[in-house]
Amino acid sequence: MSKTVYLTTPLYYVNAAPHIGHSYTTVAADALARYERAKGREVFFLTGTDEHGQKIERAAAAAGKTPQAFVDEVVEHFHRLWTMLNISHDDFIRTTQPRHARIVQAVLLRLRDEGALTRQVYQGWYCTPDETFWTEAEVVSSGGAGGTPMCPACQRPLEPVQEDGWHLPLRAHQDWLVRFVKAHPEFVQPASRYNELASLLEQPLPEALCITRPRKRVGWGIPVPFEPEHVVYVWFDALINYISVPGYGEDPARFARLWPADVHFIGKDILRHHAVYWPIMLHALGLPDEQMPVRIVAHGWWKVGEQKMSKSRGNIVDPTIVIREVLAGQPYAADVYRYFLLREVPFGQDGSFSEEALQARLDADLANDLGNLVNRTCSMLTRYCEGRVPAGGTLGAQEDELRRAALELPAALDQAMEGLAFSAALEAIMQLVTRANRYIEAAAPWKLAKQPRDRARLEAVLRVLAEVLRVTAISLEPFMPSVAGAIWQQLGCGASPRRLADAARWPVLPAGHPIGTSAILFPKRFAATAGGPAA
Ligand code: ME8
Repeated sequence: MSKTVYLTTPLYYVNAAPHIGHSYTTVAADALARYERAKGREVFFLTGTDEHGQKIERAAAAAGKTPQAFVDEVVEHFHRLWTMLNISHDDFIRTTQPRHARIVQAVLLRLRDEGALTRQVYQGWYCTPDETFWTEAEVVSSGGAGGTPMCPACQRPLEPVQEDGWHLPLRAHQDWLVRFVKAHPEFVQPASRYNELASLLEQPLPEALCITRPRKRVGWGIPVPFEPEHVVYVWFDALINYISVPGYGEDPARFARLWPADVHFIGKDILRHHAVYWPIMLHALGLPDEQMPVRIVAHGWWKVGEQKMSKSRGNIVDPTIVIREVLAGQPYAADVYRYFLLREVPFGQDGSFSEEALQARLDADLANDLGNLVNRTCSMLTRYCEGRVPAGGTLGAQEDELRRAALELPAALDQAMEGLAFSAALEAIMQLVTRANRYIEAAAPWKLAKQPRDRARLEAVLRVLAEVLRVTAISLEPFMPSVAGAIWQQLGCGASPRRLADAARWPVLPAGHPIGTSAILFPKRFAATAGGPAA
């Protein structure tokens, strides 16, 4: 049996409800999962939540709840958001589930039994918001010598820790990792992040990573099976999800089908954990190079204006508010939001969220371009051809040009998706849409409809437009699944699948094919309050 395409998102902390940043990673992973499925491949798309550790323990205490009650409550925000955003994950792992904890414990036992761990005292610094250890040499100081030690990643104050615990050697694996990374230039993407990893590996790594924490400091974690007074360090616990769900050590057939991961989607903040700790953990477990994750894709950061989103600044963008309130009245609000996230910023770069930018994309790309094309095409088919796709006859030069542009789209889409260039993929689709709209203007079917002698040309024009809509709907499926479905319905294609292979075929719609009922996809703003539908 061929290997399943295995895609993952980070497991998000359940200390608070998800924001736009979390939704970005998940929407991107979902677009790739849907694209792979539309290509006819078997996909396993995993997301979930990271539920242990000090940060969550403290958030639960602040809320006056037990950690378990707290995480059970917060995880619901993630479930609801993924439903709202039409995320097509195949599984949702919570690190508090026994199916995960059991494998984390088995991994620890195995590493300890094989002598791969050391027991020693850790002395250094800890960033609780990032749940990350830092050595003395790595910390930065606020305001020169004698200043507060700060986290080099998030610039928040660190806490000193001195703990006796189990460690995973890092430096002992460094030569192997350097060789592996050099031999696999696709291991980390985009190239800027690969270079970041390469330069990180030019310095000696810390001797070892502390992977257990004493219960007296952190009570909320998976118990270390051979050390009752310790729990597992939250990152060591969470990273294992990527192999615990495929059944590492328990279900060899399933593991062989799923592992290695084809893409770990992450944000650039957690590159070190995924591109240093994680491969070293797998290497320590004895996994060969061929079983390392294929690609780790670290995207950029969403800001609000020029500012980082943070609770203290009070500028966290809540996707549910964007969808329900900012995009109120849009029947496909979740798809508008998905489109904005993936189209606005080239994957890998930082982006800035604003309601104005969202509205501008909605107005220009979706309402004026895509919505207009669908609406004009379907209403002209209804008006001039009794709601049936005409045979079309011989195509003129302009029709043939548009047909060729449509037939070039699948290759452009493949190329963009291979490089995870979601915004380039959407740009290619929208270029076809813009071109089709220009073609409508030039062909002016409403004029052709007035002259019986222009009937053949009118039918050729509408035939070509119907096929362009078909190709557009199929191509939009990974990004805007509900809109793709709506165009499909309006075209009268009903429940038949949208397969990318069919985007490269032409013509497909049989002559006389009845189209469905037309409806506005992206109503203009204020249409409801302006006393009637917008013109
Ligand atoms: O790091 N812009 O969880 P987390 C873009 N539990 N993406 C953002 C973002 C922003 N402003 N803010 C967050 C953890 N993200 C660990 C992961 S994995 C085994 C354990 C996204 O809740 C981005 O994907 O802090 C980032 O890497 C992730 O959320 C961090 O989520």
